[in-house]
Amino acid sequence: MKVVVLTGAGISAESGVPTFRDADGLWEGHRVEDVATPEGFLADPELVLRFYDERRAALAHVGPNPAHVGLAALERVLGDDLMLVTQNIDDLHERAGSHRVVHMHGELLSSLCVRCGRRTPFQGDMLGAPPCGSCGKGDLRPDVVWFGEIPYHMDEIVDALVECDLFVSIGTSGAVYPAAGFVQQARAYGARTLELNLVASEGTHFFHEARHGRAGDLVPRWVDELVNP
Ligand code: BV8
Ligand code: ZN
Repeated sequence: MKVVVLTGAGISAESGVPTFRDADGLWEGHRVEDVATPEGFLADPELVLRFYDERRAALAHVGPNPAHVGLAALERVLGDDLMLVTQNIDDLHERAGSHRVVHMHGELLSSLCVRCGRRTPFQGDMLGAPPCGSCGKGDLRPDVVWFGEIPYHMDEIVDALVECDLFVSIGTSGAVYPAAGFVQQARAYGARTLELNLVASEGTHFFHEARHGRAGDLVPRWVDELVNP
């Protein structure tokens, strides 16, 4: 059984990581277009670097919750038959024990050189950091996919959506594309589709089945059901 799981900010909510929508469009006091777009970065690089520095620093104060742990357990059972795609830029899936995590919107703990494009693991504050260690000249930017930019690993993801028997969306509002369109692609190729979310998402009607509640409760129960039918 080939499974594709897509996670969003809702899976990290019980870990204490704020979601986008719960902030009523204001993200930690900022308008998304001011901090999560190339134009916003160009207009005020310091504001944007500080915004991501704060979120990177916050990682030290949060930990994985039972939903992340459940998906790591599922990977141990399914191995390569599971593709875990996340829209999240935190490292909670990895800290829960997941080894293969496809970060389609990039990662807080990675830097991208604006000049040579080199991506490098990064810790600490990027504001005031030295230039790229590879080309020695370019400034570093957060290695995250902003609005208007192309998500990472799209070919690999679409291949998995074509092949999968089951597509499960966990903790995402279904508001941002192309991730929000994955359920339709999987369904078109014959997969069963399941939504696990606190409330009905914007795309809930695309799913064969939807269960609403906290990921920390729903995910371990769903994994158990799948592994011990
Ligand atoms: C692209 C990284 C071309 C940065 C992010 C007009 C119409 C349609 C589309 C567009 C349009 N105009 C522009 C577009 C495209 C645009 C888009 O979709 N805009 C939207 C706003 C309309 N998309 C893009 O620009 C993307 N690029 O399209 O390139 C392309 C297309 C295809 C192929 C190649 C190229 C790039 C978008 C990426 C932006 N970057 N993040 C950072 O993190 O700082 S987006 C960010 O918001 C997240 O990564 C995530 O993807 C997105 C939505 O967040 P969610 O994860 O869903 O979180 P949210 O808060 O919204 O929802 C949380 C859910 O959890 C809620 O439903 C809640 O009920 C639930 N929940 C809460 N607590 C719990 C819970 N569930 C369970 N348990 C709980 N305890
Ligand atoms: Zn460089």
